[in-house]
Amino acid sequence: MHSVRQWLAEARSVAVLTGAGVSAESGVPTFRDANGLWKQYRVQDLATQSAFARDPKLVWEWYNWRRSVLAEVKPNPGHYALAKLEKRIPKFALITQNVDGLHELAGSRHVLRLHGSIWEVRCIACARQSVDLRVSIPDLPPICECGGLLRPAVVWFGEPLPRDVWRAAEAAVQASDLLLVIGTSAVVYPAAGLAQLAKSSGARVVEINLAKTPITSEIDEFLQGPSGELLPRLIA
Ligand code: BJW
Ligand code: ZN
Repeated sequence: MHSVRQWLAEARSVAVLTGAGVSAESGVPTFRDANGLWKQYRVQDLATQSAFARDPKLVWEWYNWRRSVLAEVKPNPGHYALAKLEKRIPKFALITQNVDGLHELAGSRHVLRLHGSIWEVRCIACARQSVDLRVSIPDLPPICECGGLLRPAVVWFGEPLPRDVWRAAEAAVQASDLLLVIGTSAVVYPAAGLAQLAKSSGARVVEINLAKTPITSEIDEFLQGPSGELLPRLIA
């Protein structure tokens, strides 16, 4: 903790990569933990293009359920600490795999959303994308003005990440002195590859997680514990 505080104090450019663990203390289910979403549901039934093509209503029902969960939760001290850090560091990038919008709610200004947003929808025919903040989308599946099916504007398995967002994330990591990797199992690529990119560009990498991950052995410091407790202490 002491050396990480020192590195943060010295850093001119900091990048942060967050995952579902950062929202866990707000009450948002993660994907791969004991009670995670992928323990209760099959990825291939819900988070792929072929699942959506097969049964768009089922996929939408699941996203409506997740919207209803998110409508009840608030950012936690981990989110707020990161919003505060952004104000302090000259060059700062918050890169998130989360689709929940809690970083923005906590006041983070520049968020690179690698996996999209659950609060946006996109037409599979004309690609028009729009914000839809309703707790529950009625009349499933929703239809675009053009007649095409609307889908959640998130990134499913096998889909490319939004190109500009990904490029900005890579550039931010390459430019950083320090990368914090927080609350992610670091198994989903290309996001997990940002830790290796940081190392090979000469940045220090610090991981905050309840448990070790595949990147733990390759980084500079591992802080084990809940991000909602560790982040406020680190940034105080
Ligand atoms: C705490 C905590 C607390 C808990 N404090 N810590 C082999 C087979 C098949 C595919 C592949 C393969 N190899 C590579 C691939 C590609 C695939 C992939 O990576 N698969 C691996 C899983 C094997 N990747 C993709 O398909 C990506 N696209 C791609 O590669 O495109 C290439 C392409 C190019 C050109 C054309 C076409 C294609 C896309 C990946 C999309 C991921 N989508 C999801 C769903 C998003 C929408 C939604 O939410 O519905 O994104 S899956 C899910 O995983 C979600 C997350 O963002 C992502 C990462 O999960 P995360 O955040 O790490 O959560 P968990 O639950 O895994 O971990 C939580 C962690 O927190 C744990 O470590 C806990 O210990 C910790 N924690 N509480 C601190 N309080
Ligand atoms: Zn359309």
